[in-house]
Amino acid sequence: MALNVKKDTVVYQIYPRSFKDTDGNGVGDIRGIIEKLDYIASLGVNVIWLSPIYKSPNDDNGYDIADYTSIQPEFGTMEDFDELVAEARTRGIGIVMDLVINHTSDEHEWFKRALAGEEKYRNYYIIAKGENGKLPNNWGNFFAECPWAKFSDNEDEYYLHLFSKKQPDLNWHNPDVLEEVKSIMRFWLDRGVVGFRCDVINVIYKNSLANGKKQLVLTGREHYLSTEGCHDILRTLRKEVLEPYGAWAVGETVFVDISGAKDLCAPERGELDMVFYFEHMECDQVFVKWFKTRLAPKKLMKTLTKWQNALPWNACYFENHDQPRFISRFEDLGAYRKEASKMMAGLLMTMRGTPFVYEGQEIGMTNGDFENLDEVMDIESHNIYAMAKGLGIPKGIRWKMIKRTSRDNARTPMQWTGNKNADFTNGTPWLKINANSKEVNVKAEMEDPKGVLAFWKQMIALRKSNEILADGSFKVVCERKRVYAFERELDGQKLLSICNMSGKKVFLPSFVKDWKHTVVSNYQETDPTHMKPFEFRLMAQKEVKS
Ligand code: ISL
Repeated sequence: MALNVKKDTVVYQIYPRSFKDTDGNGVGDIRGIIEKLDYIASLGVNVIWLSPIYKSPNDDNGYDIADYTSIQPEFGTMEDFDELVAEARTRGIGIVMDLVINHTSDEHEWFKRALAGEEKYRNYYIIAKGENGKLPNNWGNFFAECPWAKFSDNEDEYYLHLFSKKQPDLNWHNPDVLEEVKSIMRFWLDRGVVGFRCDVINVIYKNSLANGKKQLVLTGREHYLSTEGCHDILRTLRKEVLEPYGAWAVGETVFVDISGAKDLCAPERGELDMVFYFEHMECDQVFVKWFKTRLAPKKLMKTLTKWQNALPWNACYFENHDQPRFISRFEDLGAYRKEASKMMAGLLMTMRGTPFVYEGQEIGMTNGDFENLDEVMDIESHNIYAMAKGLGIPKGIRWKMIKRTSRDNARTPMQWTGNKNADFTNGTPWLKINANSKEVNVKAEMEDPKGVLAFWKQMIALRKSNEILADGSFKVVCERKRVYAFERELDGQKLLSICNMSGKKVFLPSFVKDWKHTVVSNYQETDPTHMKPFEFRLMAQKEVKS
């Protein structure tokens, strides 16, 4: 399948645990994905990114891998996987796997053998001695834990884990680790996958274990963010593994800034095809993501523009399995859930880059309706809650923090119908299903030709068929308090994308009068002087077929 990932591709991310359960264990599975392939194809996407489906003790829902070449039994078998690849291919869809190589599970054979004292495997991990009862360094941890855990009881030895205690970091100074990863990637490429989403890829290579300069979050990160060692590894993986298979890679790059992103995805450097940056996810936070504030649309616009202008090409996304649902961030969402979701579809499909749609986004799913911490499963949420308790933050505020920021907000099961358990499972769902599944579900959307789903499909189809959207340049023309507008241009042909990012009626900017034709809008009727709440329009100077 020769797809130009930069122009023709629209990716759909599946969080397998929450997609569709076919065996009644309350957890989604591969057969569920196969069952829904016609639905996925009907969206018009041509790549599925699967969050991890490898064998895992599930400390971090599969991002703790115990065996990179076997399938998590609750998700199915390797035969199911092969069938998924083949069935997807017949529908013109390629599969992208999640490659988690900063760490393994502590239940991985390598770690077990390291614990058993095998020198070869000790050297796969980052093991360091503490001195005089102290930890090896002052680093922080992504999940608000101590990043060092005792490696052996009798010695003052620790292993590094930037994520949970059950996710020991791999030692990328060891060439054997690189060889192992090459063969893991080839294993999946030989089974027909078309690329990889590389988890926290810019932290894999630690320059040194020296103390870091004190920071509010992640002290020590200057020693491992986008190091030369990491760039070298990426170049090797591209040249020796990805290129021969014609495969591609998107990197999840934490704390990445523009110059870092340029280094990681400049085509001539031969590393990644694109990266997921985080800055636009942080427009409604103070210092750290657990302290949310109002989403100021202008801040969001400025961030999007900055990134659109900086890189010739990049990944575009508003949702994934780690982020709250985007439309839930709008404080004035009110009764405009549908309009806002459609506006975000318009925005996502008209920006320059490869669009990534996260399961449920296409029907306007909202944050989970959790009522207390017992209903939340995510390790990060529990750790943060405990940390906040330790800091003396009152219970009510602690809960508010988690409710708004928990990664489980995006992990609630897919809402297929308004029936019991949204027809996600016949058993007990692993995570509470949102009560709004009665109204917000795929079945209801399929019956509504003017609904949210229909609009997402329309925008995806347009993104794929329209050359200007696929390849045109990007130029911002308006960043008002509420209104964002930009032009896309190719060979003198232009389109104008304009969004009202608020629940209020606003004046239509005067320059819009030069754009005579509305190609698409999320409202049936548009007004010559105003934009309605969360209105989106794609406009042209000459008539364009939508
Ligand atoms: O959500 C986050 C940032 O806002 C972080 O909590 C997240 O851990 C970070 O983005 C890295 O994410 C990736 O690696 C983690 C895994 O828990 C996440 O699900 C994954 O996307 C560790 O493998």
